[in-house]
Amino acid sequence: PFAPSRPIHIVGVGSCLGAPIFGPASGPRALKNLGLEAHLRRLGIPAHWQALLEPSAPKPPHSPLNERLGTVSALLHDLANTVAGVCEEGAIPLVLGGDHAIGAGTWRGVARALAPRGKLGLIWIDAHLDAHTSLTTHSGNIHGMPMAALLGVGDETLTGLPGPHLDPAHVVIVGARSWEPEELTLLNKLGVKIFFMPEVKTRGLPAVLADALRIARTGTAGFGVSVDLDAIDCAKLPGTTCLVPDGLDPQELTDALHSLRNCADLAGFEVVEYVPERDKDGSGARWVADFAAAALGPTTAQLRDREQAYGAHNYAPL
Ligand code: EXY
Ligand code: MN
Ligand code: MN
Ligand code: MN
Repeated sequence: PFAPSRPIHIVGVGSCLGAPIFGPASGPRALKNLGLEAHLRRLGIPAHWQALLEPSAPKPPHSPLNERLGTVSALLHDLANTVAGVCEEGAIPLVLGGDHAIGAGTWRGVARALAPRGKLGLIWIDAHLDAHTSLTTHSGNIHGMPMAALLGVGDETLTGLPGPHLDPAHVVIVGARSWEPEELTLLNKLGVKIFFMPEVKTRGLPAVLADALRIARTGTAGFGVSVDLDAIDCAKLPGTTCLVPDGLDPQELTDALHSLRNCADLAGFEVVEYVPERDKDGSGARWVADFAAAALGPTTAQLRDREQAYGAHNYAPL
């Protein structure tokens, strides 16, 4: 009696290869054990846990950069293939990190699946710009590089995946408040739109997200959203790798992400940098679930149809 929601296939990526700490490697397994899949299904979201990818050889974060790049590269190929397969099945990948280096694989996989129909737009919600290369990085941390790699700039290990790079005209960053000069120079040269945190505070997240959606959706076949948990104010979400003050409010982000569920061209959703051992009260995991549910829940029309069929508080079981 009502249009079915598109299935959500969860792909966890238990990697800390891009981060300075081990913590994010255990993020997706923790979310799985906390029952994220069942939680989403109770909300009427047809989610199923498809895969938990792990690096072939988990390397200590401080091993040589070249070694880490090689291991990350293999993981990115695996991830991009998995995600492209999910998209080709007609499902939406929900990718859970792991550190943000995985973004360099997720969105190449989505872009590859979408390529016959057009380009992929991308909204990157992050305190950082993630636009270093192995030549400009100050820290040597690969999670500071995925944005550059997606745009085709940087080490071949990160840029050399099959499928198209992203078009900077359809890529937008929201919430930036911590970067190094080389990153800003690169993104300005390429023409990537950045909404810095002061503008988000002045205009409000809904207005900024509406602008970001126009950039990512106009002239593309679909778009994705990548949420780095450090976009949220670290006082309100300490369960993440990089603690950056003066960020987004998690409830305001949840509310704003509701606008995604009515976008039929939403091609993927990613949440990264969850660190369970820093999430002492479990609120970080609840926010991850809330962000996913807000973005991927039943559309307004589907909810109306269900209410007509079953009554407002008595939805059909999945
Ligand atoms: N720009 C800094 C660096 O390159 O080390 C910080 C990068 C943090 C990246 C986090 C995940 O978004
Ligand atoms: Mn599947
Ligand atoms: Mn990031
Ligand atoms: Mn970040």
